[in-house]
Amino acid sequence: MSMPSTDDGCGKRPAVAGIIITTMWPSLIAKAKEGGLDAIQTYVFWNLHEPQPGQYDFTGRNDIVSFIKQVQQQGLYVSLRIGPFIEAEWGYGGLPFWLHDVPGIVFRTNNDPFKIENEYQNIERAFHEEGTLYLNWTAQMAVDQNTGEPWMMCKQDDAPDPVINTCNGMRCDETWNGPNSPNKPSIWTENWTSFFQPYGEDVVMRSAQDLAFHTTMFILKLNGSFVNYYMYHGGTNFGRTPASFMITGYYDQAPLDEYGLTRQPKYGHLKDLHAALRMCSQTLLYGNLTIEDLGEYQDAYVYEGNSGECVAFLVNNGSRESIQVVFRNTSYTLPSKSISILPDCKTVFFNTAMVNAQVNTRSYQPIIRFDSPQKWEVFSEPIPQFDQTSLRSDTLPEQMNSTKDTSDYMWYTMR
Ligand SMILES: *[C@@H]1O[C@H](CO)[C@@H](O)[C@H](O)[C@H]1NC(C)=O
Ligand SMILES: *[C@@H]1O[C@H](CO)[C@@H](O)[C@H](O)[C@H]1NC(C)=O
Ligand SMILES: *[C@@H]1O[C@H](CO)[C@@H](O)[C@H](O)[C@H]1NC(C)=O
Ligand SMILES: *[C@@H]1O[C@H](CO)[C@@H](O)[C@H](O)[C@H]1NC(C)=O
Ligand SMILES: *[C@@H]1O[C@H](CO)[C@@H](O)[C@H](O)[C@H]1NC(C)=O
Ligand SMILES: CC(=O)N[C@H]1CO[C@H](CO)[C@@H](O)[C@@H]1O
Repeated sequence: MSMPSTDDGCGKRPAVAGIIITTMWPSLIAKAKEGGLDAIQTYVFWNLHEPQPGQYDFTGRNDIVSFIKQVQQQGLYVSLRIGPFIEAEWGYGGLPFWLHDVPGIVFRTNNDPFKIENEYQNIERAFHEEGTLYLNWTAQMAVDQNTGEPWMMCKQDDAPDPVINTCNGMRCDETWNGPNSPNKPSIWTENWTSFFQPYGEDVVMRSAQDLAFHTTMFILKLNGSFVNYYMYHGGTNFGRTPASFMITGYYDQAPLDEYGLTRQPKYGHLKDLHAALRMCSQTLLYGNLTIEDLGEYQDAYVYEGNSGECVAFLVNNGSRESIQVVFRNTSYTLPSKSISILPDCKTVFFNTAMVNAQVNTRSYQPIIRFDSPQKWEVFSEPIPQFDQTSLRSDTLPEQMNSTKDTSDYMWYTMR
């Protein structure tokens, strides 16, 4: 058997993609700031930074230091998901393929050659006690770095102290029990703005209203203090970087679409929500909460400071119809599944179901038409003669071990 391994170019990322992406950074950051965000969360993609052992790449779009500095220059914070295992619907969850050839490696458990993690809880039980030992080791290892920064573990209800357990999901206000200790903040690390798009499946739409409702409810019900929209901007996975089941566009339905353009009304509605929350933030943080019953599915969450500050959130969790409620002698109309924000306990500044943001649509105009046969190029791949090949095997070889993930294709001849 002979196996000329081929690289048809699929393994090479177009250089131009990197240039476009890095020049997009300043405007993406500016739009996030304009949209009312305080922090930008990003992953660290190990397999981009160390494609071969000891061979590092922090240039162009891999220049994470430059990215973080640009975020800082615009006055925002960074929340960094270092992985190394990041999942992210990315090839091997960010793990470099060459790890596969590290002697004795077992992925994602208490194995010395492999000690790194993200979103571990759904894997932990498969490894029994080794899973928990490993989880405890990751927490200790991180804390021992003495960075002076808080550490968190996504979707890890039993994150060991002082590491903060956080929620990823669409409705963390309903599905999550909150921090596992009273001195940890409530953090929603992935509040899905829509959903990633696997090949052949329907587009998942999530309305601006639903997103605003659950974000606000998370703050009220779980004392939420950090909400990360996943994604606020997803972008494009060029070349062979996405995981095998993924299309190249990532979260095109996010407030900033695949191309970095604002998607309205989602972007504007969240911007209005952020402005409303900002008006309430002092009292939300330092005031005392009382919950008043306004009806079967209606509650007022009232936060009061000791100098007369008062903010109120009127919640209608009923899904049937809009309803009239009386709060402090004033009547308010609450649409179904909505929250009104009253930064002074009197005036409605924002309601999660009432969208004032403009609506936009995207239109496409073809720039290049591939309608002329002269514009097509045909590439004939040279098929080597058996005698000219070097790789030989007398057993059936495994594709990944043979191509080392430089290509999705492999020619072989058998006789
Ligand atoms: C892991 O850490 C937790 C909390 O720190 C502790 O209760 C538990 O016994 C540890 N588990 C193992 C297997 O070491
Ligand atoms: C939220 O804060 C209030 C007041 O401090 C407290 O009573 C409540 O238990 C907290 N809820 C959660 C889920 O942490
Ligand atoms: C909150 O309530 C506590 C206990 O009643 C009180 O000591 C504190 O001053 C109150 N805080 C504010 C901001 O009103
Ligand atoms: C709101 O209603 C849903 C069911 O429609 C329920 O699952 C959820 O717990 C309710 N939330 C609150 C804060 O009551
Ligand atoms: C509401 O009205 C009642 C009766 O008129 C009055 O006693 C009360 O002080 C009013 N409450 C507020 C918050 O204005
Ligand atoms: C943790 C959580 O809230 N997960 C939910 C995410 O959203 C999907 C539906 O889109 C639900 O099925 C999950 O329960």
